[in-house]
Amino acid sequence: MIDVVETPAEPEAEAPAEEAPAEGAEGGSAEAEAGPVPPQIASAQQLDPPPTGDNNEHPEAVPLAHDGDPSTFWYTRWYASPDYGMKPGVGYAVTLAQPTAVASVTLQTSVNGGVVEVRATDPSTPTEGPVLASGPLGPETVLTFPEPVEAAHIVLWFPQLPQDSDGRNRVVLNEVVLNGPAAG
Ligand SMILES: [Ca+2]
Ligand SMILES: [Ca+2]
Repeated sequence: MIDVVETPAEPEAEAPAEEAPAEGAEGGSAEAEAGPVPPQIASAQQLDPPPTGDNNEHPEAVPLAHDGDPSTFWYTRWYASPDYGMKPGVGYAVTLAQPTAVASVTLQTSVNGGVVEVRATDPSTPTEGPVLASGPLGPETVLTFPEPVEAAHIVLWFPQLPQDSDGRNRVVLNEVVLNGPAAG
């Protein structure tokens, strides 16, 4: 009979491990290969700047747009006109835990229409600097920048209000998510 198959031709060939064991993981190499830090929201604020605004767009609800719970939300007062009439807009600003590359913003909301403008500007100057992305709001709105920006703040400015499920002109934000550059 032929028993060649059972004969280990070169048993020693299995011995050397080509991939190094995990002993080196304690060094800095593992951290360096973890990739870029994802954008992390540290805090947020509502923007209703005087003199035309009164700094009052449900400030108590501000944290609810970045609490990780899609069922909770920040919302503005409602307005008779989608163009406000008495002021240029209201906004919602987030401050990052540290300046981080941001490539796009995802908004989860129950409102539709209107216009949101995204800038990487300071919350005290919500309409200064280039508009990185803009568009109407929908259930899941993804606003992608032409290229990633290193941002300390991201400001959402609403020059035109969307409509809620009752047809009222107001902004509702269930979740604001900042996305880093796509891996790879
Ligand atoms: Ca107000
Ligand atoms: Ca929420």
